[in-house]
Amino acid sequence: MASTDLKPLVTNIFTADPSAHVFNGKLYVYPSHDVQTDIQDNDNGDQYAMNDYHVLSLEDVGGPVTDHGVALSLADIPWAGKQLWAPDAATRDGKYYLFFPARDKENVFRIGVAVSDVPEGPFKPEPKPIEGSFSIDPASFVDDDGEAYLYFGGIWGGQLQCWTSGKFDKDSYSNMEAQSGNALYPKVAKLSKDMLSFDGPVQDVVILDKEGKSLAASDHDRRFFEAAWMHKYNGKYYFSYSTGDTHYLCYAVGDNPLGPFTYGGRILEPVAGWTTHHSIVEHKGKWYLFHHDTSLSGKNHLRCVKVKEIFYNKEGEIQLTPA
Ligand code: FUB
Repeated sequence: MASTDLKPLVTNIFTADPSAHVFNGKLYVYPSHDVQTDIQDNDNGDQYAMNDYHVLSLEDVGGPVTDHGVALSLADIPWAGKQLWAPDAATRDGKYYLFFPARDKENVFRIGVAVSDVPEGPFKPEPKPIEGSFSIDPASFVDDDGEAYLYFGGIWGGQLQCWTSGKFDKDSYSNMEAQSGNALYPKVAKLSKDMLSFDGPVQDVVILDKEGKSLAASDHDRRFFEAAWMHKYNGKYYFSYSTGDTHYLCYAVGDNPLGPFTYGGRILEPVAGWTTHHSIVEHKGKWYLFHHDTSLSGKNHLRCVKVKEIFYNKEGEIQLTPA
């Protein structure tokens, strides 16, 4: 079924950037909560002015969806100034962790973490962002051996291009991204046992083409823009992401959660609306793509989350989904 024919998961609120996980046998979705604003669309993403998070849950795809209400509010995060963008969640040792980006009081995107005893929250935020974190779109991944990783990054309004020297350079913002040379890589860091800090350096998530060459900055159909996601299928690591201004969801495959990854192809063609963002999860023996579009509102900043089944071929390639 094409994405345009799918029904939104919920219609009582606008939702986007769905990070789906199975916790205790049940599907939990951690989306952004889009809100009305008078701010005009711009390349900075100022129109995405979100103030809180809700958690959704469902026993089965296609069945009823519960909106658990506000799980975390901007007003309760001491360090954050605005823009609660795409979150993700993880569990370890009976606790649940919500990872989220926000601009701090100096307008720099950082990544925070909030903790709960239950998957639906509410979550209690740590007083400061994760030390060494920057940019947007955190995606957590706990491997079968118990090691946990946080992938993150996003160019343009997500500010990844401002960190190429290792320090925040606001002047890099005006360029948005390099016009030549290699594309900027997304980032990954191992998480500490308590899931509250990085345990090791922030590293590049290296994405290569099938010839082993880095993707070029000019290759907007394939280069990383934002919306990192990691899942494991048949022992391989699938790093997937959005190409931003060309509006594709793509994936790359590796043998190790830290990469390198080889570009594999597209997962989803452009949907209605500027952004595209997703997660991939297995539930009850089927694989699902959670994603969003703007079919409920017709406005870029008022999106709705949808879900559809996806399929792999014998070679482990994800089959392209029509928009
Ligand atoms: O929802 C705000 C931003 O839009 C997200 O962080 C990006 O991935 C894009 O979907």
